[in-house]
Amino acid sequence: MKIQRITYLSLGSNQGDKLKNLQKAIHLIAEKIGAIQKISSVYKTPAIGFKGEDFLNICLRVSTYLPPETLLSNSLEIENSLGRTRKNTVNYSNRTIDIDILLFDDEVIFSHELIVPHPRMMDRKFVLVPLTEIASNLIHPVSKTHISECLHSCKDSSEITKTKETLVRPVPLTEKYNYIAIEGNIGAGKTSLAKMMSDEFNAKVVLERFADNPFLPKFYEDKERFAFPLEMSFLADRYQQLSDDLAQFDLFKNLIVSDYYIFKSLIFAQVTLQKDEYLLYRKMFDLMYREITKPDLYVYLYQNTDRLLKNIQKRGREYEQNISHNYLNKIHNGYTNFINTQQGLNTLIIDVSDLDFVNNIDDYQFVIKKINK
Ligand code: PH2
Ligand code: MG
Ligand code: MG
Repeated sequence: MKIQRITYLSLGSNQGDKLKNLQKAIHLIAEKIGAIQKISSVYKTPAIGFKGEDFLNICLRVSTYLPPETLLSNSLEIENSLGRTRKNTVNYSNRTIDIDILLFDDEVIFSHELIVPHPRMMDRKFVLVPLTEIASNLIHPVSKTHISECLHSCKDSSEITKTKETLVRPVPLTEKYNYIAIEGNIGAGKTSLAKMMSDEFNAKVVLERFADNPFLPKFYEDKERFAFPLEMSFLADRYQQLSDDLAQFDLFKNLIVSDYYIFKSLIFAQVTLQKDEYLLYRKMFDLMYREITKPDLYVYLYQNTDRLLKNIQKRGREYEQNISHNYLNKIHNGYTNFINTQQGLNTLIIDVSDLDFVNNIDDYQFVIKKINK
């Protein structure tokens, strides 16, 4: 399990549209650093240490899974992408955005690149005033005093004014959803995405146990003979897994991501079963479906059939190698039909035909952004 840390950041801008710069930085921090838990008010502050326009300053409380070095490099990247240019001088200069790491849990870091707690934070009211607003009871790991006391004993006499400006806090995905089901045709990348999301958001992942199903290889050999036991055993397994995993879990505290949704069973059964078999199957399915927790979000990864076939070939499961174009199209139509007839299910179709979210971080973030919309 990854460790989640709490970091406090100080942001400042004294160039261009200062408020917009802060807001853009907030969105990028949410994307590339971690969930933003708190944002202070926006303060107007005179430039300290150099002559320049007034600043707008804020502090943020952010939870992150990044180690400090990556937190620092990502912050610098965000500064650069917002047009920050650094002059080759030791003196301060105007900036569209400055992001400083104030605190990182209660760690004390002394490396070549990074010193935490920020060495000058105690001398700066433009840091301590917004920080006190969101973390007055926090204890500074070096001085061992509350942040509010640090402010109290700060000798900076500059005039800090709270403005009426407001900033939008991007609501993190983990606050929006408790249970997300990822769906898609065979080879669409469901399992990869579910695993990547579980990794990023420290979510519990529920993965289909297809490998344990003894009927699956037989089915691809002789579809008519083995379709019914195959579909029944998938249904029983999925029902058992979902009811166990979703019941044990505190759905109100943690995110669950699954790489399937129970309805998949019916979609495949419609394609593979004979009519009378399907009717019997349907009775069992309806009984079980009633009991199953529905996801807050149902994501369908759409991938064109040619690429599905390529992915299937690439992952190389022997029994899947004879899957036809036609079979995949039928499954896709089954999903489309399902999605079009489900009312009350929060569905999202993402076209991943031109994306490679497994190997390309920008593509992955594009998908996450869609999910978080
Ligand atoms: N940042 C500095 C130097 N001076 N003054 C204000 N008011 N606000 C800042 O964010 C600031 C500063 C170095 O980063
Ligand atoms: Mg600074
Ligand atoms: Mg800086």
